[in-house]
Amino acid sequence: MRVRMILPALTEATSPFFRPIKYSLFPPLGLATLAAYLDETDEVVLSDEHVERLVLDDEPDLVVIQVYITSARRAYEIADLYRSRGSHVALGGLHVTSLPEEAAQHADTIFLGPGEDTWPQFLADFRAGRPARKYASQNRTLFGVPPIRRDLIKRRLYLVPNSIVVSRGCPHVCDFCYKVAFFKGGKQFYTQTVDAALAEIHRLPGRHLYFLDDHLFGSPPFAEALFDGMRGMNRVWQAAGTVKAVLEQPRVLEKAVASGLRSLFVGFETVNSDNLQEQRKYQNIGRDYAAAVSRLHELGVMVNGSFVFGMDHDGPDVFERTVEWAIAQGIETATFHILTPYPDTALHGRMESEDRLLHRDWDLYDTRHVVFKPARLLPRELEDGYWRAYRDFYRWGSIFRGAAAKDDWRGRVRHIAYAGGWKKFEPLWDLLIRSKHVLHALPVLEAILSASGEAAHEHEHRGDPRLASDFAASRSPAQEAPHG
Ligand code: B12
Ligand code: SF4
Repeated sequence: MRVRMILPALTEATSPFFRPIKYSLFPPLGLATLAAYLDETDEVVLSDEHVERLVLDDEPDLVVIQVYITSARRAYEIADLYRSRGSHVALGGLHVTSLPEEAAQHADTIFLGPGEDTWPQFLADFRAGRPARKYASQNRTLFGVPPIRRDLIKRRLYLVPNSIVVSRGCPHVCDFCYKVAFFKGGKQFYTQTVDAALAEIHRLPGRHLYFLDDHLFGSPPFAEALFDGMRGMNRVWQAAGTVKAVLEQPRVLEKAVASGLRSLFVGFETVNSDNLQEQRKYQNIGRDYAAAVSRLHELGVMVNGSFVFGMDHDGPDVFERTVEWAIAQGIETATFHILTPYPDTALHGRMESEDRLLHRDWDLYDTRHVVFKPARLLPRELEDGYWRAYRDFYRWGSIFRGAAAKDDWRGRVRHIAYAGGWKKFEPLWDLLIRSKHVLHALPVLEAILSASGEAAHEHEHRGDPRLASDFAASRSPAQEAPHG
């Protein structure tokens, strides 16, 4: 059987003029996961439009397309093209799950939710000549999932080819998040077995890993066992976590650092606590955000703070307040978003019932455009403030101020190198992307991340008793020598 798998891109990612580095970070893990269920005899081609020009002149038996909200229009265009040639087109992913009726108009088969149970079922039905129109995931488990087909991924086109997910979903229920809608009808959070996760890590070459799990720390026993297993592997890694996990699971965090955690994406979302109540982000309410940041910095972990603008309690001062807070904490990198009500989320339902949605142009549901009427801001103010926040946070003056919040020179240099590298050298990234050499920049990233480990060790040698005990308790023999 000839199979074509495609991750279509949103327009910005294919621009002939300029491509932000974020589109060349991660390979299409979801499709490579599904490819693992194909037979050895199947001919499969996997294409990611974020990093390569799509050539669509083939006539496969089966076309598999992953649909995100911002790439839905492009995905449907490609689907229609292949259907007109007689290929069987299967559509799945987040947007298909949110709006199945819309997607069904462009597909022979649609899939709702994660694919580990429905996809093998479909393949059996398809080979038997009786594929159904719709499959909805119910049986949620990662037990026995075959190894991801990483051989189909063109590693040199990505800065972070070693992205990995060892769980699905998240134990929390924030109103604006895609997660509740995507995982409805079954478990909302589940993990691989620790052994399977470690085996996947073993298969990844090099040192650097990026865990794309929504909440890697969501199950403390699983996380602890995973980090124990990773000790001595000489990895440096990045991941996403919550303020709650940082403050309330000190043992897990220390084990994470001992196994190579060097940078954490933290969903602060808002510095305005009334907003947290409104968005049901209960796990952040009343938490001391500053304490979480300084704890991570003490451990040598850099922080990528995520913030959302446009919640109902946000007024015109929210942008400056947020940026000032982040700089004062010495947060290394920040990701800002405009609140976006994705279809089928609780937030979307509320906005619709209050008649506040401005349109349904999915291309603009990219967290950079205002698609609803904000309560205390004009849409223009919200969009301008969002862009201003990026500019203000990534000014050299702000980067130096953020660096000054660090208590040693090494931390300051690392802050400048990391924050400056992401935002100030976009033209250089563009050059690397175009010359298809983006992977060459990975050693630089590894070096900066490794340096943070050294910084934490230095603290230890200077006699900070708390850190000394953290590391003594959790360090493996392979980590006795400073990382380099
Ligand atoms: C990595 C990532 C990116 C990367 C790369 C994406 C990639 N290569 O896949 C980058 C940085 C480019 C990116 C960019 C953006 N992203 Co993004 N990203 C993610 C992230 C963190 C992980 C995706 C991942 O690899 N998951 C792991 C794999 C195993 O799961 P999966 O891809 O979902 O695949 C499974 C199922 O979906 C299903 N499936 C998928 N397709 C199909 C097809 C068939 C036929 C079948 C049977 C099953 C199936 O089966 C797979 C196995 O279970 C997710 C959050 C998340 N947890 O999903 C956000 C997420 C997908 N991103 C999101 C957004 C909004 C964006 C941006 C618009 C953000 C921005 N402002 O820049 C852009 C543009 C996206 C675009 N291209 O259109 C939203 C999407 C919302 C939506 N409803 O579509 C998410 C969910 C984040 C969030 N919490 O809101 N993103
Ligand atoms: S904690 Fe993050 S991933 Fe979990 S539901 Fe909230 S926004 Fe979504």
